[in-house]
Amino acid sequence: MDRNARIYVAGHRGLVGSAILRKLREAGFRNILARDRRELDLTDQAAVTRFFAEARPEYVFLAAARVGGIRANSSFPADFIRDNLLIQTHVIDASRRFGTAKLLFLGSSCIYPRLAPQPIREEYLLSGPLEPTNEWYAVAKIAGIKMVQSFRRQYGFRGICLMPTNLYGPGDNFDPEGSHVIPALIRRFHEAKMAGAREVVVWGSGTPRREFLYVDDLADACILLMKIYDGEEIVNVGSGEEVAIAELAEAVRKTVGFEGNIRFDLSRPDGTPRKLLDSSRIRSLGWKPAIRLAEGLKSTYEWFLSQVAAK
Ligand code: GFB
Repeated sequence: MDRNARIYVAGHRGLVGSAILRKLREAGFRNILARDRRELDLTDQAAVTRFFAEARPEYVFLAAARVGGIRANSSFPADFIRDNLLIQTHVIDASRRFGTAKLLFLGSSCIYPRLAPQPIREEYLLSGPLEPTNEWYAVAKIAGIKMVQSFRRQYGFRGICLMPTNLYGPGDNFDPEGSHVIPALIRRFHEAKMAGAREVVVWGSGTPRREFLYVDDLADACILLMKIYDGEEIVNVGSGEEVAIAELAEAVRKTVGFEGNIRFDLSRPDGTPRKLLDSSRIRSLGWKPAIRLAEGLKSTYEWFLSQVAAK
């Protein structure tokens, strides 16, 4: 990728896309294409075709997706499978037809079987049943992986697939019901602190374990793979830092400075018990995470205060 290459970041307003855009700009890439949803609806095939025919991006980071936490996934299964299948099919197909040199597709750690051995290696894909709370999203992402791999085999298309672990950071969605656990808890603890409340509710039993990665570290991995990796195998990207949800809640409580108690709401789903990626493949390519959870939570809370709470 030279500094003048035409690079399209699909999903540049989202958590991942905005981090990739920031990192590309910092690294001096000058010719970055981005379109927001009003300018280009990626579920509209004709619109995607027109955009690619005109803009002819040389590199595509496919970070556009319908995403959400455990509740959004299980409440809107049709939206999750439909929108993701449409977005990825249109973008991957147009990239191939209009001569994109390389495309990076972002999947998710929920593509792996619910009870996969831990840490989860890339080979475990399609070796067992999925977690029911997000199987619709997972099936769409698995279809995206298979589409990229089949295009590589049949057309020699240079598509690669990266599977991030649970992500968080500046630019996240802080919707109280629809978001992932970190932004949801940051908002809930913050609002409880402001209201002088005595307790905060955390969903589920607190025992599920999750691995969290700060989104800037993920963006570095995306750019590295785009530059140096060109294989069919998918590549896991995780921090190796795994915590129980109860420990995470305690860490968010401290970060926000809430002094009350935590109550676990057992009527809410736990989801998959554990989801720790084996990231040795990306580590052997020279990537490692730079931001630990405590530091990442602090900067995410600062971003929340300046961008969300301030409005
Ligand atoms: O972040 P989260 O929704 O992602 O939930 P998943 C992680 C854990 O945090 C679950 C618990 O055990 C939740 O029950 N949790 C506690 C909460 N309090 C809350 C809260 O207020 N909000 C949320 N959202 N969770 C998603 C998938 O699953 O992971 C997506 O649904 C995607 O498909 C994403 O793959 C990475 O790890 O359970």
